[in-house]
Amino acid sequence: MAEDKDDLPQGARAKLVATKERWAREGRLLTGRTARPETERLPPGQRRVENWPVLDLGVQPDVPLDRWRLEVDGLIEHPLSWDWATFRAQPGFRDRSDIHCVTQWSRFDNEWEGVSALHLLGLVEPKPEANFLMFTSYDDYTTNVPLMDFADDDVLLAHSWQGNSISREHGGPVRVIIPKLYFWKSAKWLRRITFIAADRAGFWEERGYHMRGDPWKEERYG
Ligand SMILES: Nc1nc2c(c(=O)[nH]1)N[C@H]1C(S)=C(S)[C@@H](COP(=O)(O)O)O[C@H]1N2
Ligand SMILES: [Mo]
Repeated sequence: MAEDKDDLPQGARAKLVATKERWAREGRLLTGRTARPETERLPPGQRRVENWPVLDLGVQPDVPLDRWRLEVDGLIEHPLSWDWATFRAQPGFRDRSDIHCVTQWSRFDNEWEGVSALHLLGLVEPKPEANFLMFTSYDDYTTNVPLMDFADDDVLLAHSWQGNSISREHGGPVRVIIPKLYFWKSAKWLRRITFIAADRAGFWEERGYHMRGDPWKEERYG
């Protein structure tokens, strides 16, 4: 399913991961400031960019729509497995929001379209024990978020950006968008959402990045 034609050489990928792990150890990029979203649009230590950088582990899986599936499982009343037609038959949701990446770039006014997190939560009905989610992607990337951060009215499973399908390099067919957390929490090439009781670290969280990742509190590392 996931074809790795654009795979970085193993050495290059290892070097990228090692660099970001070192930043986490050294607390690089921390300003020690805090900012309030109500008065400042740019979180501390961020700078605004007009382009949209691509960041991943060097693997950009190619997932044809006829083989795409989204599995939702774990501590929920109604597990589901959606094919593309079922995903696209859900009520549509649009929202405009800003991106804040932990590598210090922010991109304002991204127009996303997809299926809202609140709609999904209404269908699957998390059990009372569910407190966190783990996203798993077609490149085997994982990232964890608190359920309360997912259950927000600006969170979605996005298939479009600025009116067009999200490109493969940016995580199409479907990626997560959680505007209020650093962008590494917004899993590209989404394959599975698992509801869990106790928090577990995903790929970057195991390598020194924060379990929550709120840009306004500068929760880069932790
Ligand atoms: N599946 C997957 N999702 C991922 C990543 C990844 O490597 N694999 N990288 C994360 C990181 S660190 C960032 S900053 C954003 C980058 O998204 P972009 O390439 O669309 O800018 O995706 C996040 N989601
Ligand atoms: Mo990132």
